[in-house]
Amino acid sequence: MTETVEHAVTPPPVSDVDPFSHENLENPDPLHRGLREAGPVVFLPRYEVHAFARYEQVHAALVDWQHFESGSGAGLANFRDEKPWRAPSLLLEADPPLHDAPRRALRDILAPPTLRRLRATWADLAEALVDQVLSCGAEFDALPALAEAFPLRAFPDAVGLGPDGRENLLPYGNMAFNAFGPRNDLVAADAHRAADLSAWVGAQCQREALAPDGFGADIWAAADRGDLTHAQAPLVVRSLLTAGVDTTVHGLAACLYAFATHPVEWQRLRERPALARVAFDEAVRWQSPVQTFFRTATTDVSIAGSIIPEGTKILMFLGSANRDPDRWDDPDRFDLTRDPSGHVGFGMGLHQCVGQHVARLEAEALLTALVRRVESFELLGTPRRHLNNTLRAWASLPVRVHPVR
Ligand code: OVM
Repeated sequence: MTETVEHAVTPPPVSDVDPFSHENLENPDPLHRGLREAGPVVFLPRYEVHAFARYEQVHAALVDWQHFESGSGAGLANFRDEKPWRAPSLLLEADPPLHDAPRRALRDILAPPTLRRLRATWADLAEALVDQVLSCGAEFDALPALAEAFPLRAFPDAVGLGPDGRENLLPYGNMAFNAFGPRNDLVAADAHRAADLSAWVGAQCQREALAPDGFGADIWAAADRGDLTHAQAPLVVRSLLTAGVDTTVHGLAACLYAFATHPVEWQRLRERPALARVAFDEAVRWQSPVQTFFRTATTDVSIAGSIIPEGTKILMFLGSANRDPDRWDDPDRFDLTRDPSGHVGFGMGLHQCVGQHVARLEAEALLTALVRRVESFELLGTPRRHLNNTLRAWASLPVRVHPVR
């Protein structure tokens, strides 16, 4: 399927769409359908990138790091000729062999023994949060009250962040995920805060700023053992703070939106709470909180008869692959009876989300607590999207809940 070019081939279809326009960010479904139908690869002259919107090509690109590198940036900016806005991530924006030591260190830190230790703590935290929210009334905005509140209580403590400045986490993540896209109005809107937010995050990555018993301290301890260098440690902590907050917030928000609009699926979960993890993965497939990532062709690559020139960017539509009718039955349906495994919402291949088990544990804790206390719930008004160049995010998710009595 992916091969080095040997013979000249046909040019791909061209499309003048802007995937980062407000209209397409607000509702990407028509864009995705159009690109999937246009062909396996579509050239977007506006950004001079080749786009993959079908599952087959997105999956193939994700697992083929030899032809599709990350070291030139996982966003639109090509680090071969553009200076990155911050030091490149040692995980997301690196290739083997550089990528491997930080990846292994973080994988080992986020391994099952760590998650087993967190499980009871997070279950208690979720129960306390749900009790607190429900005691304040049956109508509330589930975005701040649950989807933001839970990860913001659970995750920074697990990393070992200090108490001050945690309100910077979501704005920093929002800025970082916007930065993967073009320098549009969404990037400009946060430009005045970029230096302050980056300085705060940078300071939290230092050993002195981190509690002795969290993921952050574990990363520094891995450096002491020589598993990575001491210069790498703060950047690996930074990856946790960049990739670990907004993503889970909007993954949980996707679950809440899904269940508020699919009461039959909520009843299914209430009958079988063990489906919580499947529900989370199905919500991640269905909404794809991370919509897009880029790669760079390391050589002229032939995809389904078209040449992608060496050194140019490839735009992978994860959200579109996750709804490709050639891969999924009734893809637009949120359905707890399907097997969502194989979705590319966490990526695939060697960069596949190293924190996905942490995210699933957070989701399991919150959904399990909700299942115990909530008979049913529904939208109370129209939810609002928060536009971001990379994230399929929410600004507000007003709900009414009917508590279990
Ligand atoms: C990182 C990073 C940042 C954003 C996203 C991500 C989803 C990773 O800094 O390593 O993966």
